[in-house]
Amino acid sequence: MAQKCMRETVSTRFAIISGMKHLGFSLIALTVLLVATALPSAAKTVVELKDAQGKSVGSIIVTPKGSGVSLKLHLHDLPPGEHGIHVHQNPKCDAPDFKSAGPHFNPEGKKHGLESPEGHHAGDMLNLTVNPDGKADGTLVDNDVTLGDGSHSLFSNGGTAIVIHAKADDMKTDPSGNSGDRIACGVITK
Ligand SMILES: [Cu+2]
Ligand SMILES: [Zn+2]
Repeated sequence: MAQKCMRETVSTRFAIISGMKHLGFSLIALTVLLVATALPSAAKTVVELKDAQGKSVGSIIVTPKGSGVSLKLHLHDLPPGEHGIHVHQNPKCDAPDFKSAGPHFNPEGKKHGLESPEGHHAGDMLNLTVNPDGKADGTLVDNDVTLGDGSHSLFSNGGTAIVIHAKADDMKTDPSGNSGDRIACGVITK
């Protein structure tokens, strides 16, 4: 009886130790898998933009920066001058008016404009400057959106869109800064 009991204890202990080894290996494998799958999507997102005629006007590369994102512009064939540019709430860019993109991305229910005392939308950014040759190669930042999870993610609700407008954003008039027609659009999805 005593012997049987001892044997059971030993074999139970062995089972626990070998189980722990398996668990340790599984955790390492799981970590490697998670890092490998998480990195490419977190590193950057390329947004292709088209004008009202469906012609490409280039791309914007979105990367994490601090608690927000940076947007590197590689744009062409746009009207020279200052243009409003925002993140809009729907991942839909139906030409020619791009109304399908919906209003500005606004997870906190605020008013429009970086200079508004009741603002601003998470999707609000400074104006984009297009050079006389129709190109724009600057960088914009948006400190209120992320490429991660949660309500401020550019991927929330299936994605968002970047919209460029005909006129400059005055940074205070609700709901879109008097920036006029939507002249180019690109969806942001995973
Ligand atoms: Cu807009
Ligand atoms: Zn806005």
